Amino acid sequence: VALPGERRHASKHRFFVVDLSQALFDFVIQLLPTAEEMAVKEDVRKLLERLIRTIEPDSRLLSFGSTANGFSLRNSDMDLCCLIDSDERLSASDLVTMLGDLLERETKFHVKPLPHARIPIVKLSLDPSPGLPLGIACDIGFENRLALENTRLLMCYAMIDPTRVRTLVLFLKVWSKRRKINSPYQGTLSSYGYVLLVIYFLVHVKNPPVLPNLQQMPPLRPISQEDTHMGGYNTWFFDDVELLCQRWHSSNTESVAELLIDFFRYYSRDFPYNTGVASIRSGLLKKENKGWQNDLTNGRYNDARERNRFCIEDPFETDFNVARCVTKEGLYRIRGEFMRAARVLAVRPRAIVALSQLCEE
Ligand code: 3AT
Ligand code: MG
Repeated sequence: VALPGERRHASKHRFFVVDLSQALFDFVIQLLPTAEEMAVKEDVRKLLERLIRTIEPDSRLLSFGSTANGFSLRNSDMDLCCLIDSDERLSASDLVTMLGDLLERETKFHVKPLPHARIPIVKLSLDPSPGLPLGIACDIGFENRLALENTRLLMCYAMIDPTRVRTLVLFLKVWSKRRKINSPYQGTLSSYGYVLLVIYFLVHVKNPPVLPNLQQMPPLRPISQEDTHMGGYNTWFFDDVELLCQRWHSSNTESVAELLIDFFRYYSRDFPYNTGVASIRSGLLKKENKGWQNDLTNGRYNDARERNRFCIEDPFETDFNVARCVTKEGLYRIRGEFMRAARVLAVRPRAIVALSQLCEE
């Protein structure tokens, strides 16, 4: 039998998580893009597609990243990928140069072609207008079919449990941006990396799991290697979400707030940063087994060590560490932020106070 003190404690905690869950929904909803913003972005995509077709008639311009996977915040950038359905095509760097010239001539975009980047892209931006009060930023890449597939995988995960998954992901995106730990160019983690951390946590850490492992579910009928592989990588996953939702239900009933509290606790205290690799396909792996050690002292490997401080396996490109840009200093800051967030929530302030403290800039 619980003592009166314990009962009071439990009921205070219950009140806190109910209140915080509601506050998280309300907070995230006001940050979603408006219908108008989505419409303007779709118009921009169509316009760009029309222009690209004057250079490559057999091309399609598709959205990926947050505009396509349901994890988009107001004014988030647009990630576009150009696919060319013909065998004779220009090289990506020639296309980038030609498209850059064309867009400069024909549109009001500020254009920056990067034909010699590791992945050649054209960067575009548009000044603010009534439909887009903060303007628009957009990257166009070429033939990045794996990015289209990982976008679809994340979208399927979001559809299985829209409320909990989207609220957690969107909140963590805002939080990581406001706390300035969402910048691969400055040694911290991309939004894509944070989304993978959330999925990993919901599939492999929570018990019972909140999400099934879509990449390990058996296909409904046998499929050929040709249909499951892309550029040597296995890109198969169970994507019939409607059917899945009829057959699979999570027995985890935790609220968004409980999951968020536990997320911060797990990544501030329990995740083995020095030896572990977070893999949404395979669960917790060892750096050692992937050749991603970070304890090599040989000078030749300094670079490898810097690249593998924090390891998150890409769902399809399994030899690719999504967190390879995270530096020693960056990881120190990220972990410090996880700890700070866990601390803020541990004292159970009023929900609105908690959110404003968490996201303080
Ligand atoms: P924002 O709303 O732009 O902050 P996002 O969800 O669009 O977030 P990113 O801009 O980080 O996420 O990434 C856009 C897409 O690009 C997501 C993924 O399909 C691809 N991508 C990004 N980083 C990587 C990476 N390191 N490895 C493989 N694919 C990546
Ligand atoms: Mg993006």
